[in-house]
Amino acid sequence: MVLDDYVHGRDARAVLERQMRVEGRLPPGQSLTLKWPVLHDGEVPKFDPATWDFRVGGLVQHPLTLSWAELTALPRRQVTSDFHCVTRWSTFDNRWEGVPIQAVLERARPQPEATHVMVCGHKGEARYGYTTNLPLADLDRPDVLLVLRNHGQDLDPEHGGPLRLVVPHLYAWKSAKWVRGLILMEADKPGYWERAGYHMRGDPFAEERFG
Ligand SMILES: Nc1nc2c(c(=O)[nH]1)N[C@H]1C(S)=C(S)[C@@H](COP(=O)(O)O)O[C@H]1N2
Ligand SMILES: [Mo]
Repeated sequence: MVLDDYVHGRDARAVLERQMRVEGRLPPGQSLTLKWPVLHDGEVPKFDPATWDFRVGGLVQHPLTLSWAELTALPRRQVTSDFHCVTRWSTFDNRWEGVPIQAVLERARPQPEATHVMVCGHKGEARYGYTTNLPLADLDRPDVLLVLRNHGQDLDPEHGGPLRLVVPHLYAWKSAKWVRGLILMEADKPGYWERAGYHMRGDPFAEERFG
């Protein structure tokens, strides 16, 4: 801390928050948390690698069903990115490791008419019970990962382990935990929270909280 922070009684959290604001990384209406809150609807699902699969369907040239062994054999990438929840907390410099979504999209080959994607994940044991929609252009980016590890450790089940999506540039409800598939679509369609009034795109820097 610098002398000015000491004199004004600012704690480490407030100092880091101000730093992120100065760097233009704190979206409007957000505050920095040093914790990683757990937020989801439904129970944490059980994971069985023998029956788990990841499906890509809808408007693709090659529909995919990947087993756990096939998914985890795909190339991996590390990305450090920020995470913004619409309930107004943000975390910074999260170190993720996972399969780039582009590696999956390359294999499935979206048809030219595909403009939007429905991401499907668990709500409790219902494997497609949580859904969230986004434009294909927001998914098809090098920093979007199917995350297996965080800060060098297997992703905690309560944070979506063994596999979650992370879309760093949109609000965190787009980052489906326990993700199980993608449906490529020719039009936008609301997912779980979007049907309840959340924004169809959810850019935190534009404060696209509600539709
Ligand atoms: N399957 C599933 N994924 C989900 C949710 C959920 O309810 N179910 N909640 C979303 C919301 S609103 C947020 S803020 C983040 C929270 O992720 P975390 O618990 O790892 O912080 O997960 C997102 N992904
Ligand atoms: Mo959230």
